Amino acid sequence: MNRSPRQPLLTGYRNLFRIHTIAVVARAVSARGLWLALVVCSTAWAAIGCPALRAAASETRPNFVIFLADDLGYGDLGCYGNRVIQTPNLDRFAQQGMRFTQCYSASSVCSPSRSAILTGRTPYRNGVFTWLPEGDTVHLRRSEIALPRLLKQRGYQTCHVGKWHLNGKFNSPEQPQPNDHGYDWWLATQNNAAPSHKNPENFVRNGQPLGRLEGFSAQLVAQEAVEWLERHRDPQKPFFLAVWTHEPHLPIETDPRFMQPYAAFDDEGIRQHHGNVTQMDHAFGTVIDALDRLHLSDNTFIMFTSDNGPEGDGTKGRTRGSTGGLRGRKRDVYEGGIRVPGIIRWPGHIPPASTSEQPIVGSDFFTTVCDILDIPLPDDRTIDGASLLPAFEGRPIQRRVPMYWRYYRAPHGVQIAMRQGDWKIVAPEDLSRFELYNIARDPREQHELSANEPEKLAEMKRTLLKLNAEIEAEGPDWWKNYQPPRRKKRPAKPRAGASPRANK
Ligand SMILES: [Ca+2]
Repeated sequence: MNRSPRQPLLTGYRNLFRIHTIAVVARAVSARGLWLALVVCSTAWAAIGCPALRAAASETRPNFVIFLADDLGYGDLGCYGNRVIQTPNLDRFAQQGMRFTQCYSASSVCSPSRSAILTGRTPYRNGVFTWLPEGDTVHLRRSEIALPRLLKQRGYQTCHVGKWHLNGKFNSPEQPQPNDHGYDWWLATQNNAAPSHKNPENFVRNGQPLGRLEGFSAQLVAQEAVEWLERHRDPQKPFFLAVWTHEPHLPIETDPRFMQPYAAFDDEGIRQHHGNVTQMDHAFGTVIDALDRLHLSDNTFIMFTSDNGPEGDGTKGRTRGSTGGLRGRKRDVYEGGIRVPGIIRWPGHIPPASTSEQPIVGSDFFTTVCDILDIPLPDDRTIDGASLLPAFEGRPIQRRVPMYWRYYRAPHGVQIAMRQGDWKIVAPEDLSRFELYNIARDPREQHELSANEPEKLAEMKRTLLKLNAEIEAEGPDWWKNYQPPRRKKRPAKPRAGASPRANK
């Protein structure tokens, strides 16, 4: 343990707890003078920080886990108001940490959101501006500073399990792979589990294709995370673990045991989709249980979130995710495409069962981890993410760069959005017209205010035009004249010689 973490200033709830404890003692001795003296001392102690506590805490740097669901909507969890879908593990987790009511993915589609989590940079800046079909030339470049690489350089062990989706040429020397971005150990797919979540055939572990695996994707991924925690990592070192499930992205296939709670629905699509979210929740619980069993939970920062809003229109097939009433869905730059669940647990630093209404975004994860560990942010490039440490203490987040979204194939004639404070501006890619919403008052974006708020519109427009130009200038121009590769036909049968699960 060669560096000490930055401990957040003593949190408000800790101070309350301390003052309460002192009050109990003071009352017990029934000495009014002593009580007042102790309160004064306690306040001074809180103001200067507690050297003893910091020294004790600094002996162990925290571990970090980022658990990412795929296409999980804002309204898909019990703790976000869903009354049908069962997510007991995440509901319990929310009771142990902070639930963010305005958490955003950095994009309305998969790959860009993931790129922002690892780099702290908005996708058009880091180059991963769109979701990446197999064979795409777009990828997360070596020149990006990915969080696992940064942490590995500081003595962390690093592991990725689940969907990767940060290159088109997966497991090929032509593009960087998870290990090139700093992962010691990885089990991943390029994009979706194929042919479905059941018995997937396309997982690769540390460069070795595994062939057909028996089981369901989320459980296979969680089991790999557990095995890595138990058997492969060095318990003397802190770790960074990314668990990125395929669930509930298509092609959905759900273990019948997780569909059981929805047996009353005649529609198999609903049983499959809702069960798939429960399948993901179960995998989340598996990882949490392992951290508890290994006595790692107290010193582990865990963030749960999703990479974008729900697929489809929500009424047919297996795309039955919910935006919780927000406008738009996956691919949209309206709230339903980008606002997602976001829950963070960090015992001793985040008050249990707390809620924050501050807007946060996936790229904040990078900056927060750097802030906790006192790692200076790279100064040769723009980092869009903000540190969330103030939010944990109920103070305002200091956001230097407004939140920005862009997806060139977003529907409804608008592809760009920016949020600053309570306000959001939405525009087509040619920036020829603008919509303005007050998200705090109108989260469903029902009241377009550009005509009513000309001054705010002008201010937001100025900021957006400047930010958009900066981002376009800083990132690679892969988005110009982009042509996605033609989709390859997937072979109907597993490749010959595919390894069975037993060789895993
Ligand atoms: Ca996704």
